Amino acid sequence: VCFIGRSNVGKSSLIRALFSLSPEVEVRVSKTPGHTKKINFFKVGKYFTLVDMPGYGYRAPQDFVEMVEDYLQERHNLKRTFLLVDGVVGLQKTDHTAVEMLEEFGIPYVMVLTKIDRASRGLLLKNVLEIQEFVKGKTQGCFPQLFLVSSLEFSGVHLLRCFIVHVTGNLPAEEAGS
Ligand SMILES: Nc1nc2c(ncn2[C@@H]2O[C@H](COP(=O)(O)OP(=O)(O)OP(=O)(O)O)[C@@H](O)[C@H]2O)c(=O)[nH]1
Ligand SMILES: [Mg+2]
Repeated sequence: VCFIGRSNVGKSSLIRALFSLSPEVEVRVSKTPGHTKKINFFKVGKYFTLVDMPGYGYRAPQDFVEMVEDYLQERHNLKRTFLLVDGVVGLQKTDHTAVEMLEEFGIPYVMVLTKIDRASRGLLLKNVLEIQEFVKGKTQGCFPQLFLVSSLEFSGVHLLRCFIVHVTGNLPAEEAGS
């Protein structure tokens, strides 16, 4: 599974939060947008790999388009792509471009709203409803359920972890409750 989104949206932080039970896994995050320059792979034993991508938009690496588009088009064992959207600012123009790319390539993806600890309840609701409307009306390949997370407070992280284990074929949904 891989994680894409605008620079600074919290991709690396989310991967770090997902690995919170394995603190020896080092995932580098930064306040400065454009921090992740290369595609980074984090293996979960022999089961699956989490792939951290450089961000698009502000301070994106020059070779972003070739690097990321080639990866997305050619990685046939990619089970799901997570498109991260900032919970404070909501869907931006560059996110629409990313959605167009995923739709064009026919890649199944899931939207994740990040940094929900930083958004007021009203703002969060506005951004959730906006995304829901967008997903319903304008997308084909997007999973209908939006995931809300805070990598700082770990909200939503456990459910997303279960979902990832599930989409990679390591957790049947009917056993999820046991
Ligand atoms: N409050 C809050 N801050 C967050 C959260 N997730 C990330 N941040 C902060 O946002 C900044 C960017 O986080 P990164 O995880 O490096 O973002 P990224 O998407 O990997 O950025 P690039 O690698 O530059 O594309 C850092 O200062 C993080 O501490 C969150 O859930 N809550
Ligand atoms: Mg990063």
